[in-house]
Amino acid sequence: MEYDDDHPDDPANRTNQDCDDIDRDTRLTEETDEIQDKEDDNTDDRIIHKVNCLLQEIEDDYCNHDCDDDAKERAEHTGISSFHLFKFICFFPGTDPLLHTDHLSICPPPLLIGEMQAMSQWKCSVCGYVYDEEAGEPSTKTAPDTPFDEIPHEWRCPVCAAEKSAFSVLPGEGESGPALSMIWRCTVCNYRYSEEKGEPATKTPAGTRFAELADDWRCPVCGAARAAFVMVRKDAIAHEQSGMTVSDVIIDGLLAAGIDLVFGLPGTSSLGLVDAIRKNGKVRYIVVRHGEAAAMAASAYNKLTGRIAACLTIAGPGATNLATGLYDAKEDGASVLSLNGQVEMQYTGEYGMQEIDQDAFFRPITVYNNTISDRKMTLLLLSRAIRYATLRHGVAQLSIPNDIQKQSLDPSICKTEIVIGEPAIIPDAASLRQAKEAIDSAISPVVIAGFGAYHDADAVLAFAEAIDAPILTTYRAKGILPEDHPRVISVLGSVGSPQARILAERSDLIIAFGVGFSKFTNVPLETPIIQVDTNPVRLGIGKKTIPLWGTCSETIPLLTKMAGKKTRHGLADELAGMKKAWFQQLEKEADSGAVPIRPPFIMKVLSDTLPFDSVICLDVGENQWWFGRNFLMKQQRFTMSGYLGTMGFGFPAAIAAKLACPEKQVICITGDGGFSQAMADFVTAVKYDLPMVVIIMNNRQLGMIQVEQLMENYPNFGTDLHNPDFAAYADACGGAGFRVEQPGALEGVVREALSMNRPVIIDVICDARRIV
Ligand SMILES: Cc1ncc(C[n+]2csc(CCOP(=O)(O)OP(=O)(O)O)c2C)c(N)n1
Ligand SMILES: [Mg+2]
Repeated sequence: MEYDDDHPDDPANRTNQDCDDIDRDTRLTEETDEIQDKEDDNTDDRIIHKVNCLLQEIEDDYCNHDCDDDAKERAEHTGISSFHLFKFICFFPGTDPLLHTDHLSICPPPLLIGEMQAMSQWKCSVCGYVYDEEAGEPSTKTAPDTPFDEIPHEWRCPVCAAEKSAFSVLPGEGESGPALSMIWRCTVCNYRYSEEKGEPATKTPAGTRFAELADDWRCPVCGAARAAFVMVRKDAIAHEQSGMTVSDVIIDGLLAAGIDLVFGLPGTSSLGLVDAIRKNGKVRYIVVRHGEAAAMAASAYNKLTGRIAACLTIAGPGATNLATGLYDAKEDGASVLSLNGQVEMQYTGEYGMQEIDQDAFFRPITVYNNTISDRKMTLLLLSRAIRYATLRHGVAQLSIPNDIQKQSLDPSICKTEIVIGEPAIIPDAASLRQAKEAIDSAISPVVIAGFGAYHDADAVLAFAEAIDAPILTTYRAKGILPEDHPRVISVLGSVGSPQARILAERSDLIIAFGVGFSKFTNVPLETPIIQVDTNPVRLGIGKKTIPLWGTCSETIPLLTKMAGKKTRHGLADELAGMKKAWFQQLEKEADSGAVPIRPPFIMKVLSDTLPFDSVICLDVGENQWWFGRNFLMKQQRFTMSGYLGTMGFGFPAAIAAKLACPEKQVICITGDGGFSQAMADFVTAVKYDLPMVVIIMNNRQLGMIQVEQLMENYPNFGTDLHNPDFAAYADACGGAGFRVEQPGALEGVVREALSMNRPVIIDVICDARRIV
């Protein structure tokens, strides 16, 4: 699921390009505004040159972007499109069109200029483009004589893509009043002088240009001199009248994209965003005790549901605290949106309080990474962040400076993009044929289901039944099918059964559906492999691989249809024998009399007791090893920190799981080391009333490290843990706590905890040794 850094769609490049585009658009708006201010002056060569440069810049862009064929052809022949020339003429009524004789062959003749001034014209408040009703708009196929009101609602400004609502009618030639009335703001008291309305208190008639005011004219509110006034841009006025802030627009945008869950920790540089959540009222906002938990929870939420949750923290330490959780998401291909406050724009740079270079900090973690440095960019960058997170399965980060969060913003004049779902990918016919031939001639094929096939369990089973092959799974795909199914032979890898290893090693063809090929799964790479993956960069693992670039949901049924039906004599009996031997081994290990309690016994009790549809959140360590090997999944779902393997994942994941599936039982299986990294947030579960059962396998050791030291012939050192009384801690937090030391008590306590409907910790004192 990962993307190569060298991919041509490299987010860093795209992001910079996007910023360049927007900067360029902004400069164009500013330049054209400047030109409008000077419309009464004689146009001089310098301004004409400047406009020509800008038009050329747009033209280059225009020729390279999507536009209709006619417009492209025109642009190629002439070097400029007609609407740009319209714009030029509109802004420069006095400009000699012969300066552009090259363009005259395809543009309205100069005669039109006079007519255009008398026509109804509409100006885009974002980029300054003018739509002329009589001329129409060729690049959007808007016919001449089309009144603006009759243009379809979805029509966009052909220059900047602003919506129709961003346009306002320009006064006609015969009408009185200024052609382009402006508003001026007093920088002392904020009073606004409108050229259109004039100023009754100083007897300034409507239509009086600011430049025409007497030199001794004073601000009617504070008495400031004319020099204290600055011009207010039209789009700024539109923003201020909208009643929404940038933060409001972001939170609305999240909801519009289906994101209604935010984990975070507030502070100075995120106050605007937090207040927007409060005002909105439809987004669930979970305030955690440590920023890392916010990111871990958001990662787990996506791994469990496929939906995106957001994290929201402050600049600097808030942002850095997210790093491990976001890295977990990156490694496991989970989509997460990280919204981070940033210091006010003027404090950007070194030595600012809580200021860090967030763009640089997040770059290695993210598939999309940007800062909203201009409010007009808000929806474009937000929609783009969500697109990248969704389609490139990773973390998208947006920093929003404190001052920008609070600025007013009219969302209707923001550019935006729609967020599309994951496209289905079907492998090419030649590769499919090759795969079919390999399947048809295989004698002992084995199916390995990975996390990429997690939602295609039925298709995996149908395929394996059609070609009569056993199914092994990676650890992350454990439970894709019930583990007691006759065709499913457990996990392959270091937590798997010897039987799974035998089947994989003796196979003459491995069919791998969405498998990550980690070293823990240890797929035999000398064997021919049919590899199905949505990421072409990951295809081609092993020496004899038939790569199928496709989504499992599309590809597996195709393979099933293409492959001939097979029956392998004796296989069913052999698989039954293997399963029996493995289950007997697990039973034998689950010693019900051993004190301290043996981990395999805990797994047996949990296998027998946890509801068939519960959600299990795992931590990292021996607890995870025993779960992978000895717990037997029915239809439960589980999540863990797969590739990053970070301690402290299990508990925040349980918070996310309960929010995602409030109707299901949520169980966190963790170690005493892992839980103590996340335990501050037990109060979060209590505060938000998130019932769950936390089972701490308390071996008073960093158990897995103890094992690793032994395996590498190091003496045990630095692995002992001094623990608090976890049950008392649960009580103190407002939850419930149990301590279990006797194996006979475990099942009863688990059942009681499941029935309590509140956050519960079961502190199970257990044996740290792997093998007795
Ligand atoms: C953040 C982090 N630090 C260190 C490790 C290395 N590590 C892996 S397992 C483990 C021990 C975990 O101890 P505990 O939670 O008590 O689980 P146990 O192995 O005892 O079941 C450690 C330290 C890690 N995976 N993640
Ligand atoms: Mg431990």
